[in-house]
Amino acid sequence: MELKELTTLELVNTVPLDKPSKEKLLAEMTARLVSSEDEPELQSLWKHFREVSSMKDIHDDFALTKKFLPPHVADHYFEHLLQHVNWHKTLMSKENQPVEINRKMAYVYQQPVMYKYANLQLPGDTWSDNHMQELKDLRDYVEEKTGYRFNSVLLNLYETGKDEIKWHSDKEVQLGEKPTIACLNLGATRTLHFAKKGEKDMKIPMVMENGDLLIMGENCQDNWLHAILPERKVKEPRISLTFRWVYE
Ligand SMILES: O=C(O)CCC(=O)C(=O)O
Repeated sequence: MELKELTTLELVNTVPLDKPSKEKLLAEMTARLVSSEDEPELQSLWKHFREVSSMKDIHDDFALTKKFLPPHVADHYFEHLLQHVNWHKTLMSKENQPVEINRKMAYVYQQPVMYKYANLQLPGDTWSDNHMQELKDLRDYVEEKTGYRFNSVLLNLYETGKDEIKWHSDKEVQLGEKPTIACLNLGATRTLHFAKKGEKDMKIPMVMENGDLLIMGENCQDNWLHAILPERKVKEPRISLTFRWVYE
């Protein structure tokens, strides 16, 4: 089996260790997979771990595909979206008061709607609006490669490492009961942190590089909180595209 086919979680899910040790191992594995993908030592570790499989409960919650988009394609989309998306720094509360958020957001759907996010209103654009065709092509590509359907995308722009999204799970009513969400990372590397609900020691740092795609599976929002925490050393912008199916 080729090392590049494996995800960090696949590696760690199969290790019979207590939770704090698993957490430490995950952090190490994430760092090592990112820094050297074809390290022979890691390959033999993987083979060993495969033989002692356990922890099935978290196995289906995430699937990370490194370099889902090759770097030059990811760079192209990053520049295009940075320039052409209708980014919002201020959202409106239910009482019609402006609320400044600690990143920028945008929403694209099949018709003009307000996306309800944490009790705030985010105005949406449509797939047919100017310059959104490329985003639609990207959505189609993600659908084709993953086998999931997505009628909308929520975009986040983190201009520097100071920008963040606080701990939450995506439980908005319009996402339905068990949403599958595909999260594509463009631009700067940031860590998407996961914390298992009800198990304070179970934390997973998922390092997301330019072009990486993370599928949050159907139980992910029930089982985990996630966050992008501030990383002061990061000076470059990052865009995340979170493709979703939204019910009317
Ligand atoms: O930027 C990310 O990777 C995470 C975005 C996120 O948590 C969300 O849109 O709910």
